[in-house]
Amino acid sequence: MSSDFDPVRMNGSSNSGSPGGSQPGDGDGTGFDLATETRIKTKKPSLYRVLLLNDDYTPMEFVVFILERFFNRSREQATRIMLHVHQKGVGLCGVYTYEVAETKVAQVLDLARRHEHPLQCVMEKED
Ligand code: TYC
Repeated sequence: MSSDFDPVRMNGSSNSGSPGGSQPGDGDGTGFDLATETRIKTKKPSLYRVLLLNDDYTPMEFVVFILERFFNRSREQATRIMLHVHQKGVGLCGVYTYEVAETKVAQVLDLARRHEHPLQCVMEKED
């Protein structure tokens, strides 16, 4: 499996009819590599789960608000996730790229701190 975009192999066939046959790296079918050819390599970004942790003090309504505000959840989804965290100890808010996850964790912790709630939010890399 490769999702690399490889313009070197983009001329459609392994034999373009060029003199001497097509060579690996024969991007323009002339039989010669161009010094200007660029291999464009893309990689899927790693993803990170953002998790909320239960505690005994943060009001349920505050947690629901956090989920609506920062994780774009409906009132119903937010309530379900909050109750899951309340009952199981931990629950998934969403899955994001590194910097988005990092920002969401910081937003949650900042708002919780400003309201003097001990709510904890962490991120962990997906396998
Ligand atoms: N356990 C809290 C209470 O009973 C509610 C709560 C839910 C707190 C989820 C944190 O991530 C949390 N008020």
